[in-house]
Amino acid sequence: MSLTQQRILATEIPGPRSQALQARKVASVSAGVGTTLPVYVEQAGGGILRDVDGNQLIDFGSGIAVTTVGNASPRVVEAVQRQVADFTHTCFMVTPYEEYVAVCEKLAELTPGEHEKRSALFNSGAEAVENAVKVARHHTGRDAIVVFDHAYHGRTNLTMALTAKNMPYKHGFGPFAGEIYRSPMAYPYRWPGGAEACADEAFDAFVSTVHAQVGEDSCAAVLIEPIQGEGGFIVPPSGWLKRVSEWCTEHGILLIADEIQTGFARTGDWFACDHEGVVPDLVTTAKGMAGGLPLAAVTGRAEVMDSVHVGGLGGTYGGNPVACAAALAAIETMESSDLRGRAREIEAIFLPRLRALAERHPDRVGDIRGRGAMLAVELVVDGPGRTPDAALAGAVHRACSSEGLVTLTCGTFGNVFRFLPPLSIDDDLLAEGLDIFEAAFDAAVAGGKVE
Ligand code: PLZ
Repeated sequence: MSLTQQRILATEIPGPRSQALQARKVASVSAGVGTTLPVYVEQAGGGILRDVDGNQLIDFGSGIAVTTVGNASPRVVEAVQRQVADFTHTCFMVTPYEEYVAVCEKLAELTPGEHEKRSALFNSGAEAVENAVKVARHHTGRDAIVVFDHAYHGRTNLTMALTAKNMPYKHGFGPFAGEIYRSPMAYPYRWPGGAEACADEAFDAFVSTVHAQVGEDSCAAVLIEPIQGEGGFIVPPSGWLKRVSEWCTEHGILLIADEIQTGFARTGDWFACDHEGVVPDLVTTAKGMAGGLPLAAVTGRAEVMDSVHVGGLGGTYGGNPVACAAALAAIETMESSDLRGRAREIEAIFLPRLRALAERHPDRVGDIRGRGAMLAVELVVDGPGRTPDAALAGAVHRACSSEGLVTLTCGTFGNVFRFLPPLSIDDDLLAEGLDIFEAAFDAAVAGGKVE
């Protein structure tokens, strides 16, 4: 089924059918499961989401950085259809199958570093992070895990403890897992001593956190998103992560890179660590890897991953054959269509327009940052102090939604507007989406309404 790559506003957003479905949702789905934009999707592909009312929306969110190859990407559809007809499940721990092994081979090839690697597959990002922590603790015989301010690693009990932000992720859900320590993040825009001092001072703060609060010998691993996702698309200064990595190696501390949001072509390379020349001991992946099917992985040094006793890692569905077939097809698509190159092109299309916006609104656009097709603007209140402006982000978001552009915000303070388009989106839709965003921004700043 083909989907025209065209924005269509057939009704108000959300339309009557979506509204009826939303009423059913409220009556049947836990209120704890929120909805960013209650349009109910019927078909999606390229850069378009079509809803049940016949509206076609431009997608600048990719289902939170998942549909990197696009929705219903042809190779993925074909591979899934073939696999689902062959067999849907055996449990890899019971009777294995080639697709799981092939995904692990691909992970060994693509993740940073030329060393020998092993992987284990899971269902969600949080599950991968949990397992990376298990492996790190088991291998080192140490307990402590160091994470950073603004970090996001998931919503399970251990990963809530690793995640920084209270509302909505942690509030009232404790008590949380122990032996988690938090260091300041190298966040240039908000570093107290200024962006110039950020790399050195944040490195010193990190070393001091581990030394003073944990003790190097008690620290199993440092867990970090090389570019933070939910926390605000925070890009540490170039070279900082490398220093952290080298310091960890000196002290026998494992570096776990959480590449769940940044991985698989999103930032213009296979992994965000690649831009920094950093080779982590363990890498967690999920999201973009499998074209929308649930699949996650921990990949790491063979001696670390193989230190676990037989049967120590697993789960009923981890590395499900349909999800693995999807991943192999998605990765093949990334390779054959050069989606890393496409992510860099998308960056080149976005950045000049975001810079022009910042020039028009120097008092409201505090920072522009990101890499590849993972870009953001941080919004602030007019005046001194870089006060976060979540209300402006919300207003722009609502105006974009009613014009048929699906967008996402993020950030500890809710004031970061982020862009995560599928890499299958065409240039016309990108330009049209940016037109809508800019008009919404101009209107929201002017306090007016978007026509
Ligand atoms: N690590 C870096 O970005 C998921 C969360 C959305 P799961 N980010 C989107 C939400 O509000 O729940 C994420 C991530 C990083 C881990 C995770 C967790 O991945 O597949 O959602 O468990």
